[in-house]
Amino acid sequence: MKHWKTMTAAFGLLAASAMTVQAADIVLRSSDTHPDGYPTVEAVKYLGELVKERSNGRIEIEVFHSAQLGQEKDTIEQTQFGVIDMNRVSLGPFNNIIEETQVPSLPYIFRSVDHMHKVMDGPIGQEILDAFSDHDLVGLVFYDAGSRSFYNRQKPVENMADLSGMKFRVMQSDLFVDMVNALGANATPMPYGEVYSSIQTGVIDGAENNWPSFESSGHFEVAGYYTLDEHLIVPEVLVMSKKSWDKLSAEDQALIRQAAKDSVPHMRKLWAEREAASEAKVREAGVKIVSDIDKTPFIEAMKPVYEKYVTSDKLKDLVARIQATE
Ligand code: GTR
Repeated sequence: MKHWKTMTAAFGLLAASAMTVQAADIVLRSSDTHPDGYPTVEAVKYLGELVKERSNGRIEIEVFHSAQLGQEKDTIEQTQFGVIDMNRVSLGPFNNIIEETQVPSLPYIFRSVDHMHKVMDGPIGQEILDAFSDHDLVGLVFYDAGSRSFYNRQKPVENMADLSGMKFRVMQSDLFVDMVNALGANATPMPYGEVYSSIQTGVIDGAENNWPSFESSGHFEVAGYYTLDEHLIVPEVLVMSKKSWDKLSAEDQALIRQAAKDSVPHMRKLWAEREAASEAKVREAGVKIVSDIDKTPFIEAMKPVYEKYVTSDKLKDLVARIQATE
């Protein structure tokens, strides 16, 4: 009887593994906080198509969107442990663990999205990606995230003084807490998934994000004022678990790296389309937009934040090189 049970179990296992072999040898589970259709989700799906095609069906990527695998901070830990193979996240939630990620997360460090592309597509971006490998992760590519601005449920914010005393949610990064506090407001770090109800119930006055996130999260339904101060141009990053990475052959690693690079132009195209569509939807919904804002006082107020975070020679050098990039 016991023997028979073992046999059945063995057959079951055999059948299961035969099925996986047929489907794909390797299935990489990838996490994203955003809903299906969001440019980051679609970019990783596209990457999955490239990888499947180029590996003749041996490797597949399964994208779990809508925070099905958890909120960003938790999924990052799970990626480090190898429970999640791949993760598309903002650089923000890495700030407290990977020093180098603080640099592109500094407020007003980039003069424009073009400036960010020039820097992050070049050797500086590569150095920042390389820094992930000391933290059980492999940095693959950066994706676009436009620029982030403040929105709130109370009033039109026309200048820095208007922010005084207001409560804003930030990503779970000390740097962003200090950024908001330096503007005279109060920062509340919390997971993305809790922001909608926190604004709705008045636990916080607002948050900050780009057009597509402001729109897709529905935050614009509860926060009717958006001020385009564009304090952050912080890119997204696609990472892999070092544990999952090390299980791949050198050829498969190269294949994934190349496909990830090839997904970037596609992502940028999707991003530009979604940014325009989200802006149109938010404007149509009647959100009051303050776009004519003097950024100088905001930039000035960030000096102590730079002094607090840009202390090591490594970060000072990165900041100087970014500022010198035309
Ligand atoms: C979005 C970003 C997400 C997440 C979110 C947040 O712009 O794409 O990865 O970081 O912001 O504010 O938590």
